[in-house]
Amino acid sequence: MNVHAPALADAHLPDEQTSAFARDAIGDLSQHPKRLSPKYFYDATGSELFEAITRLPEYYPTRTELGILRDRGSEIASIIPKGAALIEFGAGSTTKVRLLLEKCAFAAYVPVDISGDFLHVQAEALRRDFPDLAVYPVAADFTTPFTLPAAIRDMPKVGFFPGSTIGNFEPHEACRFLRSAREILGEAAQMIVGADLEKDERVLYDAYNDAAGVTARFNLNVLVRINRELGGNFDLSAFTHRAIYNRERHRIEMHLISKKPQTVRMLGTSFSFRPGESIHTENSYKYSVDRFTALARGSGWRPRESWTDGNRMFSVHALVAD
Ligand code: AVI
Repeated sequence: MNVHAPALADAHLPDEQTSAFARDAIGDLSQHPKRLSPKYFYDATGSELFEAITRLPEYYPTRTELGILRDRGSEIASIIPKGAALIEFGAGSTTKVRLLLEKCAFAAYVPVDISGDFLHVQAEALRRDFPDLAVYPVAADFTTPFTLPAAIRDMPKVGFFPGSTIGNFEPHEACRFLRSAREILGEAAQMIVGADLEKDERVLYDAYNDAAGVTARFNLNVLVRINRELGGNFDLSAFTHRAIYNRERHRIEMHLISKKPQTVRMLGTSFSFRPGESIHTENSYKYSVDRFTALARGSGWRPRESWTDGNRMFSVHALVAD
């Protein structure tokens, strides 16, 4: 029996996504140590805060990846078959995909994202700016199998997964995702993936502890979301943002730290916190080029090219289905 069902039934007509959020949040906050999934950062406010993060002076990944895509555009274009379909896993800002669409002769673009409304707004803008491009948005969770539009069945397929979002997966999840993408895209497909690189720890630390406190607001926003969507009573002033680099596990960890002993309620369930106790909210894995290509090899892909910026801050990989 689902022990949380009565509490959920009391809430205002939960849709499927809210029910999943409730189940995950209650399950994850009941763990030791407590945790919350980073996928719940991205409501409208969280997405805006993330866009603001990408413009911070300390947050180098977005502008560095854009630089690589811009500088290596012709090389990337040279390995893309004419008339191919570009399938983007997750669809945020269109800045990166626009660079590829300008340089390469794609016939179709398929953005795949759970947020259908957002997808359709982005799709309209791209249709306006690239009148010869067929745009087929797919509203789906890209981490699980989904079906590609029939219209691109006979086109060569190129997957696109920029932004080092792969770093937010645990290594076994990253492997599962790459295998699933390989299945979905099929024989002879290619894939372009952005992965953040290991580097000086101070640079990594600063990127997730910006002076303006935007990352802290982004992290705390998951509690705002629990309060609003799940009727929680988190006192935001009683939690503080912490991001640290875990060298052994090659990852930035984000936490929300309880400043005092406290009890929080959500959907009829109480969660007690000790002073200093953490909710682990995100991991952001950093790869070396070799560790990333080994991951790709173990997940059904053959690395074809790896590009980095001059300071070796970020990497973009072209993979071919094996
Ligand atoms: C989306 N993702 C790649 C970002 C990252 O760097 O791991 C999310 C983020 N978390 C804090 N700042 C940015």
